[in-house]
Amino acid sequence: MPQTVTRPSTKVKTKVERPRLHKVILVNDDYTPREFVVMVLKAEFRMTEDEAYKVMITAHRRGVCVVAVYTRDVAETKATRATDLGRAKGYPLMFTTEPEE
Ligand code: TYC
Repeated sequence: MPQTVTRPSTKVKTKVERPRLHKVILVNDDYTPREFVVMVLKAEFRMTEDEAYKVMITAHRRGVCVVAVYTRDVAETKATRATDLGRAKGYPLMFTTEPEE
């Protein structure tokens, strides 16, 4: 008996997109000591003293500085943890996140 082979008339094309990355942004304030900001950057973002100092002084001069980019969950967790380190000492230190274009 002859067999009929039916194939789908349309091809299903699966599109895999890379997850959007999110920036962690350090926001300047007038109260958090510079050395404390550097310490938080080293502790939470695994930066060297030099890298941390450059990011801190850029935020200090320009108002904000991008610290690093991660997937959304990691960016939000790190921003929260870093902000909480400041809050625990009574500082208004603030890290925010935003999606990359
Ligand atoms: N502007 C703070 C000071 O002069 C230092 C500082 C830098 C605070 C960067 C926050 O994101 C910051 N003590």
